[in-house]
Amino acid sequence: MNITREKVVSTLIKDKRVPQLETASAFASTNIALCKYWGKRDIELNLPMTSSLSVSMGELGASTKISLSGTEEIWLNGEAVSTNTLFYQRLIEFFDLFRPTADTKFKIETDTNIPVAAGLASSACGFAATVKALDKLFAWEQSDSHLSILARLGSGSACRSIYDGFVLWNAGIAKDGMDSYAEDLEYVWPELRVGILLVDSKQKSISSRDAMQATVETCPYYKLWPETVNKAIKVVDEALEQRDFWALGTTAEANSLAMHALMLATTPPIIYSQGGTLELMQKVWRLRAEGLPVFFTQDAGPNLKLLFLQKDEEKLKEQFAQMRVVAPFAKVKESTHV
Ligand code: 2P0
Repeated sequence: MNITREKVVSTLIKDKRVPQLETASAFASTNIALCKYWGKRDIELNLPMTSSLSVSMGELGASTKISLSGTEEIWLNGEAVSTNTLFYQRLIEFFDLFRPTADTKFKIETDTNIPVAAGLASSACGFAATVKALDKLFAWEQSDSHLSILARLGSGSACRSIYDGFVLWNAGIAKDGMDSYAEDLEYVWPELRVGILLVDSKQKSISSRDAMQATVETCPYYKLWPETVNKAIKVVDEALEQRDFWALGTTAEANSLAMHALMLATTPPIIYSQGGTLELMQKVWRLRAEGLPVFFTQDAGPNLKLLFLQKDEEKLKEQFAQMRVVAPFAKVKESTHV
């Protein structure tokens, strides 16, 4: 028999089902995978086929406030979310896992500083912030690994957003997923920069959830993916240890292209890139050929994230006027200067 999300939640939170506060808030950074999660071995529990490795985006993310309320309401960036949207239904189903009684209602207010559904992993920070806020509301006092498991039940990549910095999500092998959670890799690389290049911030045509499932089911090359990711994780881990930016960039870029290649060979094909995406890729390759160490990674959307080092930030801002630059270790850097 398959294990349900309800069963996992009961195992973790036990009898801590009564809210201890009227309201609680938390923030979680969004994260960008350097070695991607693409494909599930269990759809209900969001258990991945492979491990993945990401970097959290510091100040970029979601703040979620949860309050006990007379009516069920979801607010996103100051606007009420309509009950007939997928977003509303997914979040309410997630809250159903924790409701002490059927008539306990929540007001959930999320503010993000990233475009929602633009392939910038907003569900990742949204569910991670939600789980952190629920931990406070119910006084669960769960460990980070357990918060990571709970966040995964909302969205796979959310399990990585529980942590700052570089994060490894171990795929695990257990049927109930109790060994499938993220861990902080504890490497610090203050000079690392991520540049966000928006090509289009509209809602994507196919969700990553549906796209990865279609890939698993129909792409004849999917069987090559586990080995591809596992190798990439080893190389990136080593690159982080050695601060070898070239190895990090080439591996992350190749892994992202490999994921999109799988989608191209899926039936029907899935292409998140737009014309502008390809133009930006070509520009990155041209700059690199001219000696600038800059790489890209692309998620389930047309936008690109550039990877580069602080020393090249000004040169790259000249090349990409609209780029938003994130310093994932800005907070860490500040604290080491105190
Ligand atoms: C990642 N993505 O590793 C990959 C790369 C997009 C491209 O994780 O179904 O929203 O909620 O587990 O986590 C986006 O998929 O999917 C994602 P669900 P999720 O960041």
